[in-house]
Amino acid sequence: MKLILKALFILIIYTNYLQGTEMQVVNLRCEYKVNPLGVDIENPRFSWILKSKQRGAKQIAYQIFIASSFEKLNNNQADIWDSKKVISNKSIQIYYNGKPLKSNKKYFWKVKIWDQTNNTYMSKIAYWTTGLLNDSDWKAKWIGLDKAVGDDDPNTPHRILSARMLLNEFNVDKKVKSAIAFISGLGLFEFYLNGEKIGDQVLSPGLTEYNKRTFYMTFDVTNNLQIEKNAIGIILGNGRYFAPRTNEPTKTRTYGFPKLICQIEIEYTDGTNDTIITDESWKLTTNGPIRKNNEYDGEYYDARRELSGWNKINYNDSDWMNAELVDKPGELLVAQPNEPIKIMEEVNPISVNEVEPGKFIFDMGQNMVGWVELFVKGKRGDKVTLRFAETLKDDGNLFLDNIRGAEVTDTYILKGKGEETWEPKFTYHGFRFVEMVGYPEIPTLKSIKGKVVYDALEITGEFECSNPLINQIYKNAYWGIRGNYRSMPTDCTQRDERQGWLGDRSAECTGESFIFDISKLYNKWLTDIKDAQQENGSLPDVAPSYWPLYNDNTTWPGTYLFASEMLYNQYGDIKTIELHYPNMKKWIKHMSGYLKNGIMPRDTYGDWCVPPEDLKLIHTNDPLRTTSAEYIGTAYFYYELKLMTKFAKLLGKEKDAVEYSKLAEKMKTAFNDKFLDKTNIQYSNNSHTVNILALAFDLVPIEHKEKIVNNLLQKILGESEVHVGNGIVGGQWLMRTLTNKGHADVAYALAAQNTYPSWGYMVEQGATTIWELWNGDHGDPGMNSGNHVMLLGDLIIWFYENLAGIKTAPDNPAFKHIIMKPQVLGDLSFVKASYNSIHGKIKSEWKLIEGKFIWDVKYRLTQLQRFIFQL
Ligand code: RAM
Repeated sequence: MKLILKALFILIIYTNYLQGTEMQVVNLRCEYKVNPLGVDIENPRFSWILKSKQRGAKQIAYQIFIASSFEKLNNNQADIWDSKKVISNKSIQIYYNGKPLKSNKKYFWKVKIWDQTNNTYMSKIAYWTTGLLNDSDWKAKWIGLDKAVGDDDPNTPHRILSARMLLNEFNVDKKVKSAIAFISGLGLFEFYLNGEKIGDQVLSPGLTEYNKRTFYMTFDVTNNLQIEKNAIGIILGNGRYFAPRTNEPTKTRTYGFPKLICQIEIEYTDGTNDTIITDESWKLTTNGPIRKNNEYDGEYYDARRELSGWNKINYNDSDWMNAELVDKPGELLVAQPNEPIKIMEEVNPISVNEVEPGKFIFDMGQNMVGWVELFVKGKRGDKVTLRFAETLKDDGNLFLDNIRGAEVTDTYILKGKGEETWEPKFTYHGFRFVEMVGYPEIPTLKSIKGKVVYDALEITGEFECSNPLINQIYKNAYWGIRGNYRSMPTDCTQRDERQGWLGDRSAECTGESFIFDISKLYNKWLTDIKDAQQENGSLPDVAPSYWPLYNDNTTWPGTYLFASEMLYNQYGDIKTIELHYPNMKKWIKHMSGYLKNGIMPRDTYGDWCVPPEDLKLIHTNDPLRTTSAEYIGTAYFYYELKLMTKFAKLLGKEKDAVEYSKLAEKMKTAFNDKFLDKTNIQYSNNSHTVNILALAFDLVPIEHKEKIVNNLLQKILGESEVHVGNGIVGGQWLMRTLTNKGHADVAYALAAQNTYPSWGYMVEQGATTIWELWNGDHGDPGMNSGNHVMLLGDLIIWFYENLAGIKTAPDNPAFKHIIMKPQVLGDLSFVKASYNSIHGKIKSEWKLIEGKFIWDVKYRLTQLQRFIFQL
């Protein structure tokens, strides 16, 4: 095979320089740009993007104005905050520093910019509203029903519970100026006013460490109120609050029965106010159509039991019971800081097949996450069941072994009134195939429609190249990443697990950040991790800690540090590091207690999921493929101390920095004393990951670097014949380490590989997402998901940073300075990528034509810049 590095091109862009004739300030973004409603942090931060047609235009100063009304701001009366002119080229993550903000108020802001010639430009006006900032703002009470009734059976392993429905009426007798609803319904809620569903979010609110923190959501319902009587209706599902399991497949935390708090603040045009609250006067029933709802097992919906008109006025609720006052779920009730989950795309099936009489299998053409909407006509009492799987058995039936104990069954019983359509509210599935039984007629491709459901994140990156296999790998990664967003990054989407495993996301999350704006999602997840920290400093392997696993290793909890660094590098978010620093410090201290002469012996999962010697295995038994616990523990903890040194320096904590750096140096010496065979110049058992970690973390003495690089090349190119030999720990650093050591050609050969084990092999086997196991087609179904992102490691980072050459300068993060250094590799004839950074959109598109390297680059410029190099 031909492995030649053809050329190297570097462009370093200092991004304050713009091109064009006129500067514009656009994309104003207060911290919560997705939903400006109900912001409850007291210090929002502000960012904007500059656009200009003028060559060389540059911001040299800014001034932020905040006012309590649009009119005031329009007249330049910044009664809330006037930052005054600040000489700075900073345009992101600027913290609020004005008067204390008040609850449930609308604030208006704008920013003025000075350019290098002292011309000024003013942005348009944007706004945000504050939530209920203090406990005392909440007049509403938590209500619900803390017991099982009717056919509820919460003590079985499948935890059967009907959805709780709650309602109330209230009067509005004056003209409404504004009405804002603040609601939390646990585990999940749907909110209706006068018969209409409010908002397009689903599976909300976001998941949290409930005994510490619960999210409320905010809705502007000004236009949903009617004069005189109004009806509120709310349905509560179980979600993870009333956990889908308690003991299987492992001990799972459950928090109680579903509960609700709702407060609507109404302001009338005459200046008076009203507050509508949940209390004992609300009515509740468990007799509605959702008989069972469980995230793993599915939803059971009996349309014959629909309570027609229940969420509209004048409903006869005489057979409903009074809601009970219940305990609040946890310490804090705060506004959801991350994007809500929504239906983001619809997918039509590509085929339907009758595998047995009356049993139909639909192929959605894509392993997707969400559910299907059902379109059906039949007799009252006809029962349609839908089951979901990622793959099929040879006989065409669903392959359900890898779904483990999840029943993944949605049931719909017809009311028998013409065309009926239905989709579940409180469950989701990971599937490509849908089995349908009991459909009254012969179903067609129009009988179901797939709904792709995940956090409503902005897509920020696009990537394409001349190699179709790599394009498909990228597409699989895209589907896998988005399908695993569920207000936390989950490990899998289909079996009885779906947990926020930390280790899967360590460096990998930087790759995600190119494709999606994950700044708020990961910020929220770091709070989950912090909330789950134990008193002694121990961090969990899973957050929120629904599976309460505290194993004190360095790889999984280490994501607390890695993800924080990602937020800093990619989004310039230093506030998050500052906020979490004390907790990180506590963890480092706790873990340091395990150190023995500079060696960290703690590890739990090893280099999880290396390609095993026997295709049927999940984990290898071959001592040469594994990497020892002490080796991983020590290498990782060393690197984590380096990260802590960096964070301490960023925060101006010089004393800490010195301390961490000293301990790191001590560990480096201990590491080399213990693991480096100085005769053969080889680390430990010389596994792929042993070499990757030593190089990636810069643990190798300079004189041995070349030999260790050769050891790694020998493993990859020699022993493994141009294949990966690492699990998820080594995989986080693989592609960049090869590239940084001058072997981008080898990295490319791995990316373009299509035989086992490789990402391309998954594609060749028909995968449309990324597998949990390199041998996902043969491995034991006991742990073998078809939609897991962890094996991506640093592949997506490498696509953007190294193939396309879009990388932030580490000392000037968030793409303020960009290092553009694309690699021309193997048979690639073009790469096209763009990334919408917080500082603006970056494009890098290169192609080889007739011996020329033609490179189009754009960074907030009005036109592409073209560079042509003769090869
Ligand atoms: C399994 C999954 C998950 C991983 C843990 C250790 O549950 O593979 O992704 O993080 O194990």
